[in-house]
Amino acid sequence: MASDKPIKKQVSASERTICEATAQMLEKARRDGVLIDLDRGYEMKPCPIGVESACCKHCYMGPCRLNPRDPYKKVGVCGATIDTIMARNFARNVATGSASHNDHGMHILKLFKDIVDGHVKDFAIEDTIKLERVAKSVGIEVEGKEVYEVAKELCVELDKTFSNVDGEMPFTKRVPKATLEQWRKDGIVPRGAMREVMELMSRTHIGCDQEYNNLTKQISRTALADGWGGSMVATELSDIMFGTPSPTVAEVNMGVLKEEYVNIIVHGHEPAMFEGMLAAVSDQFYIDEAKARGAAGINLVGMCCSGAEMMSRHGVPHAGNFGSTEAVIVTGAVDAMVVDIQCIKQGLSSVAKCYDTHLITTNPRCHIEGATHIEFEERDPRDCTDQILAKAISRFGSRSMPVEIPKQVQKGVHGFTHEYIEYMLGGTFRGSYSPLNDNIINGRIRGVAGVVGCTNPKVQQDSVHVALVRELIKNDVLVLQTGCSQIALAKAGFLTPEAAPLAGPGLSEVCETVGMPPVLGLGSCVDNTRILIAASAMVEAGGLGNSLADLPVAGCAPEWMSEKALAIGQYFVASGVYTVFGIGFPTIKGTKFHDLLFNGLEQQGYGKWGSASDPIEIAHMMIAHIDKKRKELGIDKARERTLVDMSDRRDIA
Ligand code: NFS
Repeated sequence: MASDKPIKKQVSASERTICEATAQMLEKARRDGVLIDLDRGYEMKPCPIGVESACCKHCYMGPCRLNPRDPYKKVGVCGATIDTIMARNFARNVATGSASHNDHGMHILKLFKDIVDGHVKDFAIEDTIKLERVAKSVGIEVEGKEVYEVAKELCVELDKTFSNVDGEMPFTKRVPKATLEQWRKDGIVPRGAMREVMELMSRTHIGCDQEYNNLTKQISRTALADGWGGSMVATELSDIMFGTPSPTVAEVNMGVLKEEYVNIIVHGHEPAMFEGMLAAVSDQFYIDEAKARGAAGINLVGMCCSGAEMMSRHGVPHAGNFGSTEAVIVTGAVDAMVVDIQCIKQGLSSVAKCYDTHLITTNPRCHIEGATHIEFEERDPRDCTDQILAKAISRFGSRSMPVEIPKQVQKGVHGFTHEYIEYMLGGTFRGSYSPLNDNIINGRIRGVAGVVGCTNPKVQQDSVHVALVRELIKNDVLVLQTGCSQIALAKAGFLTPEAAPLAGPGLSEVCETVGMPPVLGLGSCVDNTRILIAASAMVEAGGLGNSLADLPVAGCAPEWMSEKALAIGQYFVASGVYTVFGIGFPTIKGTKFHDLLFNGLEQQGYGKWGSASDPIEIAHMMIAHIDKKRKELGIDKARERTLVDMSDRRDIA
């Protein structure tokens, strides 16, 4: 059964993860002689030059390696300095991350067009109110028009997100005026995503852009083409087609698997295939088939980002985040794992083989050696989903190995959106961000933090996410979450109104009054754009400055690993947000490029990067920034008064 050579030195499973279910499966994998990512990550010793981005392989005169300890001592064969090399490497990371999200967004738009043109019958326009809202936000007149007329115009408009060669992307109309003016002044308003990614790649070729300040402008432009472009298109159109989420109770962790059911996990990023599976599993024919093979029924659960999206929209149970996708197969209970694109580890293939699980790829852009490919086609979703169901049911009927499912399962409230936050605070008729701003101005809420992103086997899974968020809410910082970070906190029980007492006195008072958790889950990684829209609404509501950079907010991806995370971080920074990354950062301290990202951009009126590995240190870096912004806004005194009031009140009680 062994999938690889066992590792030489092992640390205890609980040192690799704070998720007890994942630790239990890691122990089982070791007993079974199967090597999974959490141990592979421990064994891998990263290249000390690569980890600081001090090498260049953009041409074949090298690869050139510079000395990270003395980065200005040497240059590449072409004469490239360390600043050029790091900036070009960072640029290519951001280009890849932005390309991934834009590719996803383009496919969502294609599906929307196919629905509007009548080529796809199995999906429809679900949320017409959101359709009108989004159309209006990009300047489309909706009065007196039919739904499909508006939708058609929206297709034409949003297509520019990707295909524009000039002009400004449609969703930049949503950017606060002062922020947009700064982008215009610096020439970084994104035009079309394909143009931005192409230009950035071209400028990183040997002998092209060799001035790190100039290159950083195009890095920002390409990242903005992600956040205000492809990712925003993906979120908004997914809401229109599949329904805008609203708070819903859902279960998280491996205990959502059921031994007596046919278990199918869907893991990836594009919601269409998952929506297709959701429709297919309620087909009585397959339920009867499953029962005929001795199962109690079919159990469909999600993982990672499309899992987070389906949990938010439909309350579909979620089995775990990126760090648990191999471990969950070790249960032996997964009859099929169905994947589409992004964050799908190739290692799943060998682990699935060890446990006789069907690993099924469904997207033409992502095949995996050793997996079965059954292509999903939106025009005929049942062709793919029926084959998957048949395979999963047949595997259940011939399960040959013992099943061990961890017991852990945690209920939480998911599915917050920009629209719901507005409604929750302002009511149906006067939906508004003013109550949120008022609570920030009076100091009950100190500020807002976005905590997002991956897990990374370089650190104990989930530990940095959970400790960081605990510290933030304790200090009255309202936390917005997406993706794998949201799942980490959901497993730890923070996404329920009952978690309010974990917050500081001001935040817990607001949570108790409104009946909301101190940690709001917004969905998948592309749904980080919900944070951009919420932040823009805060600026518009007034009292917290004119640009996004004025807000008392901060962001963090404490256990990041992907290039998409870097693109997200850079679009937050370029939008005006202080963004801290855990784990490490691919630049060398003391270099000019590092200083530009970590200081210079803020001096130019943008946000800036920060980096630290200790969660408490990260929390206090974010809080210090929030306090700095409060001071600049002149609302620092209000908070001091509020807190005195609160403790006075407790003394009286
Ligand atoms: Ni986003 Fe990281 Fe992947 Fe989602 Fe999870 S790993 S950058 S959170 S699943 S995209």
